[in-house]
Amino acid sequence: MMQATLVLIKPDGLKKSLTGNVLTRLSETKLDIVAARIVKVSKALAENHYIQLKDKPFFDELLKYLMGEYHKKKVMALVYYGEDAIDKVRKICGATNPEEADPVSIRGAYGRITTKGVYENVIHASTNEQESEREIKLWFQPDEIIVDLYPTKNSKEKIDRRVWA
Ligand code: 3AN
Repeated sequence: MMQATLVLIKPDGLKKSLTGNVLTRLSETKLDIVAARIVKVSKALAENHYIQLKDKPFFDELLKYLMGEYHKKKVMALVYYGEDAIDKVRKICGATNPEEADPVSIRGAYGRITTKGVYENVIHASTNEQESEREIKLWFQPDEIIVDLYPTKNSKEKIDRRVWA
């Protein structure tokens, strides 16, 4: 089944210069990268991204981590697209807990658990199709993705935004 999945190289990955390593590992999947951007993550975006974990005791620390308070204030967001993309990417990422992850997976090789108990596991990858659609729509606008993944509509709203001077 053709699927799209959201990948985030998180602030610890960028701080540790792991972008190249992570992209090289992900290229083993032979999936296509159909969108990419570097994002300075706002609190609202972090909260929205991890909304399903909002009742967890580590939620506030998790938000700070994704916003880059402990590393660099940036995240690299990508959309991978192709046959069984979600499982292929999750497999290379490894388990959520970096200490339990397969040592040759990205999280097993590069992740760690902080003294505050947060898993700094370098990469995020969507868990299922419902999550990938929700997450991709959160991080990307339709025109930032080079394939048509989901239905779109025309909007004539006037929005205040910064343009080149
Ligand atoms: P995954 O990223 O593998 O889908 P989620 O969505 O359950 O896992 O967790 C999101 C993030 O929250 C993880 N990547 C990790 O940084 C952090 N996290 C998850 N579970 C824990 C935990 N038990 N203790 C500390 N941090 C956690």
